[in-house]
Amino acid sequence: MTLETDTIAAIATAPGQAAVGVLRISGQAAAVRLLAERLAGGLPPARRAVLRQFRDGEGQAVDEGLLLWMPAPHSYTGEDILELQTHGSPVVLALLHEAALTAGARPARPGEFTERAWLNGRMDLLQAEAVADLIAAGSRGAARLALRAMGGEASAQLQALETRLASLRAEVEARIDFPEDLPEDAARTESCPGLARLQADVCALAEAARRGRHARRGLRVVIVGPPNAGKSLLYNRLLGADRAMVSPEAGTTRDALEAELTLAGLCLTLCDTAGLRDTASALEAEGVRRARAALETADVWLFVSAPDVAAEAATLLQELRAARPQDVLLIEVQNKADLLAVPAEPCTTTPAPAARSDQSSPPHAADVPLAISALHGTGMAALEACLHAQAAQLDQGAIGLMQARHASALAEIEERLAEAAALSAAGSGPELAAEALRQAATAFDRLFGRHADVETLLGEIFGRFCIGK
Ligand SMILES: Nc1nc2c(ncn2[C@@H]2O[C@H](COP(=O)(O)OP(=O)(O)OP(=O)(O)O)[C@@H](O)[C@H]2O)c(=O)[nH]1
Ligand SMILES: [Mg+2]
Repeated sequence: MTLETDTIAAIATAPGQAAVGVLRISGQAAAVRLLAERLAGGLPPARRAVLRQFRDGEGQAVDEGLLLWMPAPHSYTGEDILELQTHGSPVVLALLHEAALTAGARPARPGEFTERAWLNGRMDLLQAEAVADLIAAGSRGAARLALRAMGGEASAQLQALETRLASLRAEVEARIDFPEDLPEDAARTESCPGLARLQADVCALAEAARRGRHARRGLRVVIVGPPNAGKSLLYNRLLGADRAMVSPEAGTTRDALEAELTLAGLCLTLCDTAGLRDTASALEAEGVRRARAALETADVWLFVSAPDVAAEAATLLQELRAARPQDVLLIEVQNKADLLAVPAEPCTTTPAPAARSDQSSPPHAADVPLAISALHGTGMAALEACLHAQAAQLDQGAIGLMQARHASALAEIEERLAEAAALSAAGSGPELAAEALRQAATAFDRLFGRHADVETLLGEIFGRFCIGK
C-alpha cells in the first residue's frame, strides 16, 4: 500500500445549513501553502485560529471565519492540514471546496484523512476503525469504548498477545531446528506452559470483543411467549407508544415488529413477535416462523406468560429453556398480574449473570418470574431495571473491538491455538503445531492490516467513513 501525496479537500461537516461548516484540506507543505494563499490570503501561525476572509476560485470574498493550520507531522493525517471554519452555508462551503479543487486539490474519498493518518503511522488500523465507531456510536457505552480503542487500548492488548505468540513460536521452531539440544519430553509442545495461558487470554479478549459488539449495537431483546399473553401490549408499554396491534383474539401479531429504545442511556432494540403455537393457518404459521427467526438474533428472550394462558406457557417455556443458547439470557415475566386474586408480589429484579464466559453457570435471569401488568403498568420499573442491569453488565469488561472482522480474526486465533494444543497433546511433533501457530500469527497480521491483500480490506474499512474524516 503506497501513500498518495496529492492534496485532498473535503467538506467535513454534515450536509445542510448549520451554525458552522468546515472545509478540510490535507497535503504536502508547499501545496497547502498555495491553497492557503488562494483561499484565505496566506498561512496563519501554526496551530492558532485566526479570523480571515475566505475567497472563491475567482478571488471574490464569500465569507469570513477561522483559519487553522496544523503543519506536519503533528496533525491528524501526519501531513499539513488546513481547516477553514466558515458559516455553515452549503453554498459558501461548495464555493470554497470548488476553489480548493481549482487550486490543485482533489476531492477526498470517504475516510481518506484517517487512511492517511494510518499510512503515516499516526494510528494503527484498529485505532482508525475506532474513529468510525465513535462517529457511529449509538449509545454512551459504545462511544466510551470507541474512545478507549482510539487511545490504543485494544491495540495494546492485542499486541501483548501477539508478542507472547511470537515467543511461543520461537520456542516451538527451536524444537524443530535443534531437537538434540532439548530434554526428551520437551519435544512436545504441551510442555510450553505459555500455550494454555495464551489460549485462555485470547478467549477472554474474544469475550470482551463480543461484549464490545453488543455495546455497539445495543442489547437485542425479543419478546416471546404463547398467543394472548400480552406481548404486544408489553411492547407498547415499554416503548411508551401504541405501535403494535393488541386484541383479545389469539394470533393477532404476525410480523416481527422492531423498535429502538433508550433506557437511561442504554440502547436496546425491542422486538415483538407472533405467539408461538402450532397452527393450521398458513399466515399465522409464517408469523411463528418469523418469531423463531427473531429469537436467533436475540441477546435476551423476554418470555411473557399470563394466568389465562398458563398451560401453553408452561410447555413453551420448557421448550425455550432447553433450546436457549449459552449466551442468550432468558427473562421470564408473569403478565396480567392484575387478574390474580392475590395482589402481585413486589417485583423481583433478577441479578444478571456474573460473567457470560462462566460456562458452569449459564445466564438465567429469573428463578421467580417478574410479576407485571402491561395493562396497568405495574412492575415496569423492575423489568426496566432488570434489562438495564443486563445491558450494563454486558458493557462491563467490553473492549472496543467491535467489528465483525475482529471477531472472525479472534475466532481464527482461538481455533489455531486450540489446534496447536491438540496436536502437541497427541504427540504429533512440533512441525504441525508450528504451522498452526504460524496461521494464528497471520490472523494477528490481518487484524493490524499487515497482510498482502490489504488493499481490499482498506477499501472496506475506510469506505464506511464519512467524507472529510
Ligand atoms: N387484564 C390484563 N389484560 C391484559 C394485560 N396485558 C394484555 N392484556 C390483554 O390480553 C389480550 C392480548 O394482548 P396482546 O398484547 O394482543 O397479546 P399478544 O401476546 O401480543 O398476543 P398475540 O399477538 O396473539 O400473540 C388483550 O385483550 C390485552 O388487552 C394485562 O396486564 N392485564
Ligand atoms: Mg401480539
